[in-house]
Amino acid sequence: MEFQEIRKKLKKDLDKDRYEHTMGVMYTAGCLAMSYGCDYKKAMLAGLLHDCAKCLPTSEKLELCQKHDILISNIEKENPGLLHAKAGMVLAEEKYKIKDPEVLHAIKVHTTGEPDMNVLDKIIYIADYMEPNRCEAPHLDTIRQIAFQDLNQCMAEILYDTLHYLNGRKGSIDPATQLTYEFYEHYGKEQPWKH
Ligand code: DGI
Ligand code: FE
Ligand code: FE
Repeated sequence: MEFQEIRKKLKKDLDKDRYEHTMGVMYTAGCLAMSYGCDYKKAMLAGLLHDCAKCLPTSEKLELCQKHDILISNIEKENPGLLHAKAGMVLAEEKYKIKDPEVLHAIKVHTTGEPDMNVLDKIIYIADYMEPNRCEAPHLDTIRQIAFQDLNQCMAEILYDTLHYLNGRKGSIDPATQLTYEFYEHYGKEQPWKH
């Protein structure tokens, strides 16, 4: 399927705000890829599709995963906001005919991360957090600068803030998020907000 065709289909699958966010992630991922000398077209494709399952009802996300024997943890069942990552991987393959395992993997891990991610995984995770339409997370100016300097440090700073946000909201923390933080934590630097 051509890039433009995927884009057209996605516009119908997503609501307006989600489509705007998707465009932001697509271009931000493309820029990060250029800056780190990796395949910017692949990064744009993964960015374009990362939230492709976001607007499906929970039941359909669960069905997609079950149909493809993707294991869903209790945490994912209790926090359906997490489900669109694995469901998105399945939908990207099934509906959008994506075969590239690197693109599919980046979609799969874009919400929680996982320890020892590859460059494309990190670019999508970071682009998702910092694209220009995002405005609610703290320290975005600093995180946007670090993104173009050091992907591993950027992962550490984003995961630090994400865990603090989740702790504050008493949301259950997926072990994948915790393990990812522990993997990247030592790349983080002293910041005025860390005490
Ligand atoms: O889909 P997006 O909104 O663009 O972004 P995303 O896929 O990164 O999802 C963001 C949400 O996921 C955000 O509200 C934090 C949440 N999240 C990340 N890790 C965890 C988590 N939520 C829970 N409950 N547990 C986690 O470990
Ligand atoms: Fe997402
Ligand atoms: Fe997203």
